[in-house]
Amino acid sequence: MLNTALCSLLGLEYPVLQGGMAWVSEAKLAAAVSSAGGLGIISAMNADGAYLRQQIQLARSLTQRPFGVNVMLLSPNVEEVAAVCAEEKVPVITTGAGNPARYMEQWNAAGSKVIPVVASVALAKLAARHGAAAVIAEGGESGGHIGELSTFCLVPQVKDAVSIPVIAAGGIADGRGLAAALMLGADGVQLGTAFLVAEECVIHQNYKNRVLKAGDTDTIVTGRRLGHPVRSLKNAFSRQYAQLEYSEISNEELDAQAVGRLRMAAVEGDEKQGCLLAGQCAGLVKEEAPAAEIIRRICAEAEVLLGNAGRWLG
Ligand code: TUI
Repeated sequence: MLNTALCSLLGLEYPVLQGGMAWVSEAKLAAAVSSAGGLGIISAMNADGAYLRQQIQLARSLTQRPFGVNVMLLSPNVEEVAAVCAEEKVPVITTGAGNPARYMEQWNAAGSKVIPVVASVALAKLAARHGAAAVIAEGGESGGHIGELSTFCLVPQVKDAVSIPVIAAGGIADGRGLAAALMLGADGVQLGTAFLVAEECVIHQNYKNRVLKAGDTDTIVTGRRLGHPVRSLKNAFSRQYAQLEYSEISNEELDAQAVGRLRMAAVEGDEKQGCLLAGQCAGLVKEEAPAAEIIRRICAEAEVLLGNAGRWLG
C-alpha cells in the first residue's frame, strides 16, 4: 500500500490527483476520482462563479470524499471564481498558469488547502511563503499550458527548495511514472492525460479515440510567440497554428485563431479543427477504464516496482 505525506495531508487512499482540465474536469469525473480514493478536481476554466458553484454542489452530491477546484489564473472571471471557492470552503484549491499569491490569504482563511501548480523553483518558494499546503511541480511533458523545465529536472529541484509536500505532474500515466516520481522526491502525482479516457470523463468519444491512438511523437507545442506555450495533439488546427506563428499575421489575429477551440474538441468532438490538449504520455494511454481502475492499476504497478527495487542493491 502506497502511503505518503500527501495521503495524510489530504485524507487520500492513493497519492493521486486528477488535473483540472478545461471542458474535461467536471463534477462527474472529479467525484469518481475522489470516491476511488484519489483527489478529483473540478476545473473552473474560464466559466463564471455560478457555473462553479453548481459544479461544487453537484460534486458534493456525488461523493462524500474531499475534492478540489482548479482556478486558471488567466480566466477573465478569476476574481469571481476565487470568491466562490472561499465562500464554498472548497477542501482543496489548485491554481494554474500564473502566480496565485493575491488569493492565498483569502483561501487559507476559508480553511482550504491551497496547492499551486508551479513550473519553477522560484514560484514554488513563493507559494510556500504564502502558506501553500503543497505544490504541484509540473514539467513541460504535460498537456495544456506548460513551463520550460522537464518533470525529471523540476521535481527534485522543487523538492530541495521547499519543505511542504511536492506533487509531480507531466508525463506520468503508469506505475513506472509514479514510482519514478516518488524516487525524484515527490509525495504524489497529478495525472491529466491518463484521465481523459476515464469512463466518467465527459469529453467527446472522438477526443478519447485520438488519445488512445496517439504515439510518442503525436503532440506539438504552439503559442510560444504569444508567451503561452500549450501542448496538444497534432491535427489540422495545431499544425496550421504552428505555421501561422512564423507568418506575418498580427498577435491579435493569431490569438483569435484559438478562441473556442477547446470546446470544439471536447464538446463537439471536432478532432480536426478543435484543440485536443494532451501530454507526451498520450502514447502510454491504451484503453478506456473507470477512474477507479486507472488509479488502482497505476498504484499497483508502482507498488510492485518499488517492492522489487532492492534487487539492484548489493
Ligand atoms: O494551467 C495549466 N494548464 C492549462 S491552462 C490552460 S488555458 C490557457 N489557454 C491559453 C493560454 C494559457 C492557458 C490550458 N492548460 N497547467 C498548470 C501550469 N501552470 N502549467 C504551467 C504553469 C505555470 C507556468 C508559469 C504556472 C506559473 C507560471 O509562472 C507564472 C508567474 O507569474 O510566475
